[in-house]
Amino acid sequence: MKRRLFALTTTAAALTLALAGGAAFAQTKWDLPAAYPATNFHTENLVQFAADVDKASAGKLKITVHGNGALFKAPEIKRAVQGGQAQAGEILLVNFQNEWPLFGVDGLPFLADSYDASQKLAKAQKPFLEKKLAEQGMALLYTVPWPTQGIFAKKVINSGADLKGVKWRAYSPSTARIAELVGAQPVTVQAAELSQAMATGVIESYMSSGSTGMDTKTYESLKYFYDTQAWLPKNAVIVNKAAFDALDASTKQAVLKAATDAEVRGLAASKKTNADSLDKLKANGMNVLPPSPQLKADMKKVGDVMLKEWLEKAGPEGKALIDAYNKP
Ligand code: PCA
Repeated sequence: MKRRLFALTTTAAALTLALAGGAAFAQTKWDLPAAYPATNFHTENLVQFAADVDKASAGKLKITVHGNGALFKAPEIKRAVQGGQAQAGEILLVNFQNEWPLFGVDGLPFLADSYDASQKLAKAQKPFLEKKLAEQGMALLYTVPWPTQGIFAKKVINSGADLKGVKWRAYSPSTARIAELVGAQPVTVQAAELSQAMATGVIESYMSSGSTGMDTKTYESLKYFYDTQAWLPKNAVIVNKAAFDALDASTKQAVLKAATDAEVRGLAASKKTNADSLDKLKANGMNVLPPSPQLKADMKKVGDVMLKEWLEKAGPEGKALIDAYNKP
């Protein structure tokens, strides 16, 4: 009797273990590093994406979003996903232009300077991106544009010449190149460190969106925003291919469906933020102004030079992308 009871107990214990082991095996956990604060619309969209995946996969895939560069800093996220230290991540594509020029096509001033043009450019860029990321052991889940990029400055800026010698924050190779072309002094600072760089006087101007202007409380340090609407850089959410391939078919489907929804939702949120953030900057005392015709003309010239330089570096692939974009 004693023996039998023992046998029963061990069987029950084994069964419990098997069940617990089964459940643990069925649940996959992913880390998703991102570079922007929790209240940023991209990050909010990512959190919704993770919740959608959780629901559609019946809890089989849990994605933890780590915002604000807390897990990996902006420039490190791509490599982390490639190396599998993170299973997925959100990157600012233009940050990787030095690695491959086509990552940076949406950072060229005035090439695509409205939401419609930006969508058209995104469509032309997508097959190139997918191919490149696949070669690097990754896949593209979705992209979302930032709002249009304008100039924040401490003083009045009426022309390109007014930016001479000004300490200029760059977030990408292109925004550093703009500084060089207008004679400003570029310093690369990612969004997570921007407030501090302004407060300590390391920078006194930069180009970005009203969204980042609000995220970083730029109105506390700089008083002017010139709404140049120069380009709309995109964030891309990418996944490690091996991590994705390890999912079962229905969970893969859940991820892809949630990504399609996130792309649509993110675009709408970007458009809404574009309008709202300029109002909020004004409410916080910022002078939100249209650029003078001279400033606009000077920045357009910068854009022309940069497109030419970009085409030289990007070669036939780059030309094919621009041709696809220009096709009516
Ligand atoms: N905000 C990000 C990139 C583009 C944008 O609007 C930044 O300033 O870092």
